[in-house]
Amino acid sequence: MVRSNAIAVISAFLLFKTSAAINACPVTDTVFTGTQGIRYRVCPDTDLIGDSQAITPNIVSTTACAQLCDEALNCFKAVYDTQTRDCHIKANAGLNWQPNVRFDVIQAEQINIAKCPYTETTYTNNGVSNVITSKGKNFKVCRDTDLRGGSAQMINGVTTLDDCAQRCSTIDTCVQAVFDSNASVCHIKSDAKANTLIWSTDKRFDVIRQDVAAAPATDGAWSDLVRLPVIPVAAYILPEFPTSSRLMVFSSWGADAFGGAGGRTQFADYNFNSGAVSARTVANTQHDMFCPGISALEDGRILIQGGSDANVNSFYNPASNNFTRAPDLLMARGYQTSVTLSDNRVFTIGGAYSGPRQGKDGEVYDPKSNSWKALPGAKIGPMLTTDNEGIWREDNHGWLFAWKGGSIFQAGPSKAMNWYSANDTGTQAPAGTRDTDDAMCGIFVMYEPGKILTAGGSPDYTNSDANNRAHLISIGEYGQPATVERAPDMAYPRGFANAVVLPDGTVLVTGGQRRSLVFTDDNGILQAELFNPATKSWKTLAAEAVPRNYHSVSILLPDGRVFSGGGGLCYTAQVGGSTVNCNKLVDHADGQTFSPPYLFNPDGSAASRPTISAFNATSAKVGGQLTISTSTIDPKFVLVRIGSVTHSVNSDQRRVPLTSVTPSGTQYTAILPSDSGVLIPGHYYLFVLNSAGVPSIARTVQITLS
Ligand SMILES: [Cu+2]
Repeated sequence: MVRSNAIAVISAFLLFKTSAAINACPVTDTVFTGTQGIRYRVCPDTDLIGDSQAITPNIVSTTACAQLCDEALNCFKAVYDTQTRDCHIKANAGLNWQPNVRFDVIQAEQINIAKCPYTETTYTNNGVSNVITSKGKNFKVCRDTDLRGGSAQMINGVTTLDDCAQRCSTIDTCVQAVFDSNASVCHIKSDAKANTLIWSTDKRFDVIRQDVAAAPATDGAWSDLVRLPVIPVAAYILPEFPTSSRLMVFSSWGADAFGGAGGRTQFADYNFNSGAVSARTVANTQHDMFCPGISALEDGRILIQGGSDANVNSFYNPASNNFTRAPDLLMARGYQTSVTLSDNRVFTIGGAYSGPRQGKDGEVYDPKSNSWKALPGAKIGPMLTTDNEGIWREDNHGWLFAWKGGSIFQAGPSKAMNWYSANDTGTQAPAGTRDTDDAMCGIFVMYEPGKILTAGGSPDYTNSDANNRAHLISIGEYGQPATVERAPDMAYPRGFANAVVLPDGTVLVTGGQRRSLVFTDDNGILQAELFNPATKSWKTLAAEAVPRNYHSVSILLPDGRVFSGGGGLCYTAQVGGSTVNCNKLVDHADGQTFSPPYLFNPDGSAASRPTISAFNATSAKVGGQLTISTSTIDPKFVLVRIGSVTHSVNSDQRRVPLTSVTPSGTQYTAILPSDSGVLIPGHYYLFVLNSAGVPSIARTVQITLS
């Protein structure tokens, strides 16, 4: 007691001597991992001023103090006094963090989780384990974790975990509860389908969850979180033979931060078969590739244009694993959309986010001449939205689809749709109206040639209610109005969502938020939705663990699963600036893979997949043929162009079913579409599907013009 008072006096004295309070470690901190796996961030030369719960003398080191904190169930913050060798277990509120070389601060860290990282226990009622409650509910307890998000009811004066579990078990609607050991409160959590509940580590809380059997055959299934060394703001799959195995992702000059033009980009390489992850800084092209346009060329090179370094273009060549500088854009751009055309040129338009604000008409890159050409006739004006932030946002993220004869169909996000072409000096022609409102950062995907699904988006880029409307758009020849059909609404409004066309022609929509608001998890939609064009219906699927909003991606893997990751990225005022003030809980350097329902039998076991027993081609010409051997009965053959994605834009992906197929025993000859506006050159996944719609592991095939 006496000691406590003495410390309080010292702290009060120091309060007047030290500088302003801090909310993040001003120097490099380290991580101490406790015996249960709880992580503590140790920030040297700082103090937490305020009450201590306990002070233990003669502690030899900061690490020993962290161990002491880990052993104490109610310790979330501790301070080690390097002079007196006292370890202060601090109170959990009313603390003031300040620089002070005499002390080291230890704080339990929160990280988002998809599975309980500790040994999960079954709710025990008076010591009886595996109890089935009177409601027939069984509960599991994951200690030291929290479900952040709305509570339907907060019951005060609950002092034990068992009491909280018991109360949840007697409330019909209680599926999840959180026990707050500090405040003695039992939180009955709100319905997870109507609220964003995010699970994270947090020593203060224990999560009680009804043990509900997973139903992957109906809902699909999410993997555990894959932790990545960068926030995957952009992603692409490397074309590899016979089958791709690597996802490349990148952020900005910082793995978790951006701001300014950094002249370099942080990449990560994730092998989704082996799980191996590596990091790479790309600086040789002097290109900060944050917020770019991305397109894959016929030869497999990825052209990454503009962004934070708004004039600069980089090629990534999968064959050499090298980056090289490409000719600069004629007009500096960021947030433009680019698309690979029927003749393997790359058309790009918009991008007022970086460089000049006005008049971001189209330009086109020709790999033959390795040069850009201005397209003054490809006018940006007709595809502008009306954003409350003005032109900066109005030409962003066009919904572009390459089509026949060097044409481009623009389906959104403006309510007006347009035809463009990259021929001569470029053209533009109206193509009708999609909707009554703009739909910035909605989803758009060509699920079969000429057939497009669009959904979601918000009228303004940010701070704007998203919509749940969906449209089916059919296109014909250049200049002809598109046919628009309103599809049933999604179950959830979604801004900043992502969409992937699956081999069976259904479209998986993940993430997004009810109200678009950049750099937040607010109102995030965790449930995936699947659109089936055959029945024109949506189905709500399993929930992912982490909101995937602004700066998130999703992309199809060759095994028919989908990677969904990213979201966030922290702004710092200068290139290379410190990220200590960033909220790591909304900056998602991770992802999850989703296994769609088609990968499961009704009992939840893995569905047996069709196999490709022989496929010796690595490339084929547009209009040529592929010979594929499979023992699958009544197989279907589908090409899906390997995608690239950033900011809800994946203009590379499209699905092309092969409809002209001749069987000869177990060998099939498929005639490819003869129009390169339908079958855009580049690398594709070749899937075989069985009659139940289960896809094979895809083989990679390059589609060439000649
Ligand atoms: Cu961005």
